[in-house]
Amino acid sequence: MRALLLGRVLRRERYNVLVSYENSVYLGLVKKKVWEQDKVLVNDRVWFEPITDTEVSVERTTGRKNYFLRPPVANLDLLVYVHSFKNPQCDVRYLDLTLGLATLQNIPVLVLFHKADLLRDEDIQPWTSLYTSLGYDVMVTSVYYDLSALKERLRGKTVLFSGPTGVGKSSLVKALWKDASVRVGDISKVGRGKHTTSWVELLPLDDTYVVDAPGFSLLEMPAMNPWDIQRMFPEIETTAKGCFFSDCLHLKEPSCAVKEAVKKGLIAESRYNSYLYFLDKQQEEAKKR
Ligand SMILES: Nc1nc2c(ncn2[C@@H]2O[C@H](COP(=O)(O)OP(=O)(O)OP(=O)(O)O)[C@@H](O)[C@H]2O)c(=O)[nH]1
Ligand SMILES: [Mg+2]
Ligand SMILES: [Zn+2]
Repeated sequence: MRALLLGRVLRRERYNVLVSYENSVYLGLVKKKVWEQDKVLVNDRVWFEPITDTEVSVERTTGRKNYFLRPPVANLDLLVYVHSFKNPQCDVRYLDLTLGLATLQNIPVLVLFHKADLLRDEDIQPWTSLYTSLGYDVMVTSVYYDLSALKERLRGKTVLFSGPTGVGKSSLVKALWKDASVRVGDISKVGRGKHTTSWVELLPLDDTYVVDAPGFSLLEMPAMNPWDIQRMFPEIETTAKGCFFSDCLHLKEPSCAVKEAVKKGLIAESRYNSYLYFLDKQQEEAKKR
């Protein structure tokens, strides 16, 4: 039997991948069967066989501990979600959707309330309290602040920077690792549908592997049933045990513990609104299918 070597996928191209092995990068030709069956994602561990000094043949992938689809990246240790309240003012539904999808995929999340230099502390504080109370890790950041605590938090991990376009993902990567070859956008172009980062690539930076994802500007979501959507909101899922109907969707049903909790301020209105929005969107999609 031929001895296969184990490498790591840094980037996907149309029919090939870039594979890193020891300190070199090879062009990996992917077998059609492997491509079709396993898809091959960025940060997959793959078994390969050398062909030439620069090319290898990718024979198979190994099991994944998790994977994210927006953008497609496998085996994440941490998803860093970057949110900004100003320039651009981002919709918290993006945040709730990403947190929810990461929860469904068992991916740990760190939320960054970024561009904090543009805001007063008291404007960010309620949001920090809300997401911290839900059990998420939150940090308030700016490229103008000391980022050493954040860098320490990422050490040794494979990390995906995700978030809407223009929030400062690439700027953060550049501020954390000055040698990172990422491009930072011009703020005047934000909001015109222009993305500065446009491909998904795993960057080995010191002892951290980083994917600086392209921003998204559309609220696209994968097909889900209402119970998946409920699972994306741990506080709704827990409270739902008190609803009169066991299949309560917390819309117009009587004796709904969730609506009651929202009224009492025990569940944040913004979270309930995100939940309703995703449910509605999903039902719209289901009608089209
Ligand atoms: N005031 C302020 N501006 C920032 C901060 N971080 C980034 N910016 C600016 O925000 C703009 C967009 O930054 P990028 O890093 O390109 O944003 P991105 O999230 O990578 O955007 P996409 O690649 O399009 O998804 C740039 O003009 C940055 O200089 C910050 O902490 N404070
Ligand atoms: Mg970028
Ligand atoms: Zn209910």
